[in-house]
Amino acid sequence: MNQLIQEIYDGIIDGQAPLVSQKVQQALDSDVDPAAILNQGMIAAMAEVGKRFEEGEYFVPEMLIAARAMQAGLALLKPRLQQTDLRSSGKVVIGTVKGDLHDIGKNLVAMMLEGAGFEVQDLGVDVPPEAFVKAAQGGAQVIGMSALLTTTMNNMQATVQALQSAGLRDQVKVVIGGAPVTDEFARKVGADAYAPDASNAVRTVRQLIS
Ligand code: B1M
Repeated sequence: MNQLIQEIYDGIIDGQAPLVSQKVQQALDSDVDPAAILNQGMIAAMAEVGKRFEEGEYFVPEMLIAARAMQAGLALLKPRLQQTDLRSSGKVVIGTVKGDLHDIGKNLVAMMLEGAGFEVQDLGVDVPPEAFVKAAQGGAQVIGMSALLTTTMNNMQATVQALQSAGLRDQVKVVIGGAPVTDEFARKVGADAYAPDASNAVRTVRQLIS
């Protein structure tokens, strides 16, 4: 692994936000591939943080400072991850479902969608079904939901049902994602599509809108 990517990886695991910013900037200045910084450095580090949490080595505060370090790096990576050559008309409403406060993956998806030319309305975290419905009434073509907890992923189904009850289900496409979500789960809850990561989310939204 590239030395700078290794340092970014270690910096996130140790929750060193200033160091991560410095190393990401250094990597970008040295022409290291932004996708490699993101995937091999940052996303891989968060997976390791999750593993340490599962094994009882890390607790919530360690997860939180690792997340802050990741966000600091992402802010610098953002302009380089966004492709500006593709402009497509379409509005996407995105949010993390009710009860769930994880937003790094959702932010990444929103960032990549914006970079691909979509208008993105980000509802934030802990978004109840009614808020998705209200936003859909505002003219979105796609509703994107993220969930990181097995206990909150069922709120995706609740949102699909709320869209149905509001008579909006035929007007909007629904795409879902997040670590515990699968293609099978997407079909089960009545979503139109599942995307495993941010670049797939962009591709999927483009297909759904066309
Ligand atoms: Co939490 N947490 N957490 N956490 N946390 C997980 C998810 C967990 C797997 C850790 C573990 O046990 N290994 C576990 C869930 C277990 C489960 O449900 N089975 C867990 C737990 C248990 C909890 C708490 C309950 C802990 C507690 O309080 N006891 C608590 C819940 C709080 C709540 O939400 N109500 C909690 C809290 C937190 C923090 C606040 C400390 C922090 C979040 C900070 C933040 O987001 N601002 C946090 C973190 C950082 C994690 C881990 C370590 C990392 C998540 C992350 O950011 N990954 C996570 C472990 C893990 O995932 N391995 C964990 C990086 C990110 C880029 O990936 O979000 O998966 P991800 O997004 C991916 C794809 O999933 C996809 O694209 C992205 C990549 O390109 N994607 C989409 C995501 N959304 C999409 C939407 C789409 C399409 C694709 O379309 C719309």
